[in-house]
Amino acid sequence: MRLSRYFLPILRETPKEAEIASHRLMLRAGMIRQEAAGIYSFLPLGLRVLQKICRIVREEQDRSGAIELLMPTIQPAELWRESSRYEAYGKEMLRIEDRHDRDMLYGPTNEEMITAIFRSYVRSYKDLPLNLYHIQWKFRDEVRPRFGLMRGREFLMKDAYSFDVDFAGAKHAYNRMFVAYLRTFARMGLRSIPMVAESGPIGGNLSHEFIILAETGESEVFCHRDYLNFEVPGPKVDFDNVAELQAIVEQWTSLYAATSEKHDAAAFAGLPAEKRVSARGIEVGHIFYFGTKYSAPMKALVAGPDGVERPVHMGSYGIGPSRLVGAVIEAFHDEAGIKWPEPVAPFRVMILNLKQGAAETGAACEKLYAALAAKGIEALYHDLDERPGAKFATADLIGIPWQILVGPRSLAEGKVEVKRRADGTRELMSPAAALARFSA
Ligand code: 5CA
Repeated sequence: MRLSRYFLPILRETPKEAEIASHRLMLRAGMIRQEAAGIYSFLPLGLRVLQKICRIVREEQDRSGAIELLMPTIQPAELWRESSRYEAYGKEMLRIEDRHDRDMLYGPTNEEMITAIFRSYVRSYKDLPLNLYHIQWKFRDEVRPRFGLMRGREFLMKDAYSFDVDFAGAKHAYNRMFVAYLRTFARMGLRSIPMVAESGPIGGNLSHEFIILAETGESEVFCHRDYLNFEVPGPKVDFDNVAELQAIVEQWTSLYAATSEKHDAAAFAGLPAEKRVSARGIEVGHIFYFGTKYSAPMKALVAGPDGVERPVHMGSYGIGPSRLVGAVIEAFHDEAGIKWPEPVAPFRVMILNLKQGAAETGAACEKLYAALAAKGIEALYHDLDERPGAKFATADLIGIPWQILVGPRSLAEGKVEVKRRADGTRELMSPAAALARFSA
C-alpha cells in the first residue's frame, strides 16, 4: 500500500479525552474514530489489526473443533422471554420496537438464539458433541463506556456455544475452549492467565476469565507467579484426547489465580511472598459452563443412548477481538507509539523514502515495494513529501514491526537500513539482503 493512496488520518496532538495509552495511540495512529460514547468506526489501519486478530481466533476455534456460523445482531424479545432474561438483563440491553410494534433487541450475547437453533435441528446424542461459534457485533449499554475499545457499548465478540449429552461431555467441551484460548492469546504475543471468576448474568457455577496483566486493566487480580512461566500447549495438542486436555487444564488451574470477586485473601496469603502477584488485568476472554440453564426452560432436548430425552448440557465461551486490539497495544508500546507483534501487525514492513523526489531513493523504494508485493509480504510505502523526521515519527507511532529506511547517503554505498520497531535495533545491508529477511 502506498501511503499517498491510503487513508491514514494521523493526529499530531494527543487527544485529551483518552485516559490510557492504547486509546490515545489508536486515535493518534488513525485506527479508530469515536461516533458516540462507546461506539467506534474502525478506520483502515485499525480494521487490518482487528481482522488479523479475528483470523487467529478463527484458526484456533476451528482447530479445537468448533464450527463457525453467523447469527444476526437484532433478536426478537420472545426468545429472551423464554429464558426469563428479557426483564432480568435490565438497562444494559438496547431494546428496539419495529414498525409492527414488535419488541426486538440488539443482542448483548446469544445463548437464547443458539439454543433455539439447536432445538430446531438436533434431537439425538448421536449428533453431539457440537460447538457452534460466530464473530459478531454486540451491544451492551454499559453505564461507563471508557478506555476506547476496552469497554465499548458496541463491541465485537467471538462467542461459542457447546452442546453435550452429559456433564462429562460438557467438561471436555469446556477444556477444549480453555486450551484453545491459551493458544489464541499466546499467538498474539500475550500471556493469558485463566482465573476463577464470577459468572454474572450468563450463569452457571464453573467459569474462568482469561486475564492479561496490565497496569491499566479494569480488574483487580491475584495469582501465583509461576503462571507467568507455564508452557502454552503447542499446535499438535490433540483436542479429541480427553485425558490430554484434562491434564493441561489441571496444570493451568493448579495454582492460585482469582479475580477480586472470587478472591480468597487467606488462601492467597498462604503463598510464599515472592510468589504472590497482586496486579491489575484486562479480561480478554471468559468461559462458562451452565448446564441446562437455557436448555431446560427452552426445551432443547436430546435423546440419550437409553432413548430418554433430557435437556442438553451447554457452555458458552467469549473472546473480545475489539478489546484485544487495545489489550495488545497496552502490552506493546513505548513513548513513541505502538510496537505490533508480527502476527497482528497491520502491515509487516514499512518502507521510508528519506528523500522524496530524488531519482535514486525513489527507484530503490519502488523496487523494494514491488519485490515485497511479489513475495506476498504486506508493505506500507511512505511515499509522501515529508521530512525524514516526520516519517520516522509516523513509522514509530503506527508501529509496523520492520522499517526499511532508504536514504541517499547509504544508498550511494548500496545499502539500506533495516530497523526493528520492537527494540529499535538497526542494521545496514543491501536491498537484496533486506528482502531476503522476509518470506511469506
Ligand atoms: N455469552 C458469554 C460468553 S460467549 C459472554 O457474553 N461472556 S462475556 O460477557 O464475558 O463477554 C465475553 C468477552 O467479550 C469478554 O471476555 C470481553 O473480552 C468481551 N467484552 C465484554 N464486554 C465488553 C465491552 N463492553 N467492550 C469490549 N469487549 C467486551
